[in-house]
Amino acid sequence: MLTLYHAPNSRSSRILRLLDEMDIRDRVEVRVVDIPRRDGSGGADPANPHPEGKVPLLVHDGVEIRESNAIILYLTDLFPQAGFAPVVGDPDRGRYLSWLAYYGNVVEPVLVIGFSGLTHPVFDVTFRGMAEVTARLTEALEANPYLMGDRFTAADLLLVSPFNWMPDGVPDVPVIRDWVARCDARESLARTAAWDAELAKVEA
Ligand SMILES: N[C@@H](CCC(=O)N[C@@H](CS)C(=O)NCC(=O)O)C(=O)O
Repeated sequence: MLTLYHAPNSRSSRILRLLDEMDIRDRVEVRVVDIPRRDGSGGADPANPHPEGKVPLLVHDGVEIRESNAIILYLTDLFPQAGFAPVVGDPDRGRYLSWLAYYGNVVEPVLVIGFSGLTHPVFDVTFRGMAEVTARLTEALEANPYLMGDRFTAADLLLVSPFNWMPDGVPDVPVIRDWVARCDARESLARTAAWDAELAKVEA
């Protein structure tokens, strides 16, 4: 049994979008939990088994899978027939893993550090910065319409997700702006927003 612990309009919304894109909404039970929000609302939810009270958390037959990129990899591997990511043995597999890891190891820290207005040489040495993130996205998107090639994959879904919360953070580079617009135009984004709005009513 698969259970997703989810808080509407949060980082776990990208996992809802994944379920929608992969057409596996009926394979995963979604349990809405509360989290502390930046506006002071919400709070820790004892019903959330995540050790730090965060979302998303996926539980598969009692095993907890934390972190968005791990959950995305887990689900795309578990349901390869969805064709939403390269499986083991596919020559594109390494590029796929690289994008998922790069997101968690570099992109999110760089965005959060930038959003916080912090600077420090150690950050630059460890993560590089927004200029390098922009360069990596630009070189991929100059070659292809999506990060992995001609098709929207789970790599796009993850990498584009922060730009849905922070549209002002989209690098001002035409190929990146066009990619964000292409990803946003997919029906899954609107469908997920509607699904999330319904779930938020359950939470209220
Ligand atoms: N690196 C984690 C981040 C998860 C995370 O920070 N989620 C936020 C929601 S946007 C959360 O659960 N916050 C609640 C809290 O900090 O207690 C991932 O990508 O899954």
